Amino acid sequence: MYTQGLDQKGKVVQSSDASESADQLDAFQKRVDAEDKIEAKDWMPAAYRRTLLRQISQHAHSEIIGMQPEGNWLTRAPTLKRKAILLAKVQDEAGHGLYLYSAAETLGVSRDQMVADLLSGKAKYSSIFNYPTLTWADIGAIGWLVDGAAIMNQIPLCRCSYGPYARAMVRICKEESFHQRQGFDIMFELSRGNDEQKAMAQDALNRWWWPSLMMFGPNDSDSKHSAQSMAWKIKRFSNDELRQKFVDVTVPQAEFLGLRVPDDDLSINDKTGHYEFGDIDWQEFYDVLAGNGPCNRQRIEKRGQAQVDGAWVRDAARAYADKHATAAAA
Ligand code: BYC
Repeated sequence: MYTQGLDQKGKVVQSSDASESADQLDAFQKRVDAEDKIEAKDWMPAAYRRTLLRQISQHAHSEIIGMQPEGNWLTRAPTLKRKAILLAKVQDEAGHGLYLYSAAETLGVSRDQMVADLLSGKAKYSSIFNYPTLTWADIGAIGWLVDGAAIMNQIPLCRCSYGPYARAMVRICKEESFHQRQGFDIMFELSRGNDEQKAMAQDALNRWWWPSLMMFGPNDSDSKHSAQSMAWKIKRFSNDELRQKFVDVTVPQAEFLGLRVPDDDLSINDKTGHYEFGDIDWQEFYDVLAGNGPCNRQRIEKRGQAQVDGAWVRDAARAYADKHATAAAA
């Protein structure tokens, strides 16, 4: 049985699964501390495996569910060029989901199981994808803010101690950076457009700002996994550190666009050089996590239907693989 707690100094104290010896755990931590990459066949504590599986599968689900709010605008993009760009972005998200499912599978759980856990509500996906995309400006705001937040969170994951996850993140981050640029470009064009377009851009910022800050997860004092994940070098920065970096980078971009960040308490602290910002509505965050966001039901229903609709593809792929396996054996 694995348990963990914090000692008085906030250092992680870990007791292991019954079969794990103190020597094994020490040797593992030494490898992590030495910046060795842990690979799929290496020994690892069961709790490290569970933490990675939870985080990587949640990340994969987020990429796949994240296709829905943007896919909603594929047929309504304002120009052929915008449509082609959005199509490429949504296809990238599918690719990210697949690399991440593959990375998670190396930990010993099948993709079918991960999808079943998503559909049953056992596994989570990012809170951000439970909000609707009401106007074209939302596509700009998602790219600029949601992908911007994702990059801030994910660049450090390229140095994650688990090799397969770290390697998947390198390519994902390169693509995310194109995604962020395309979103900013949409916002740039709208914010220099007519009054209606400017209002549309402002409205999208108003609706996506706070949910984007929530993407980084609860405050450090309420983040149950952070201390252990940082000790294992799965996470390199805490939720609050990353959120602060995001605010510091993004507020000047909003100013450049001539848009107002919807936070009356936002101000720069001249001493620290960081922006101070208002309180996040954590009740809203936990409501969304509990399944009560504006689009939770719709997202899972659509994903479930896609799984049913795609069954014939998986059956065909299996039949083809079986045919070749039988031929090779003969
Ligand atoms: N949404 O102890 P904590 C993207 C959960 S989108 C839902 O701090 P941890 C994309 C957390 O799972 C982004 N749940 O956890 C962009 C835990 O619950 P459980 C996807 C959240 O893991 C554009 C509990 O709250 N990115 O890439 O140390 C288009 C306590 O939290 C959220 C990733 O997944 C949330 N926002 O830190 C398409 C990045 N935040 O599981 C796609 C990888 C927290 O104990 N993941 N929770 O029941 C991470 O970096 C970390 O898992 C998090 C949370 C920072 C998200």
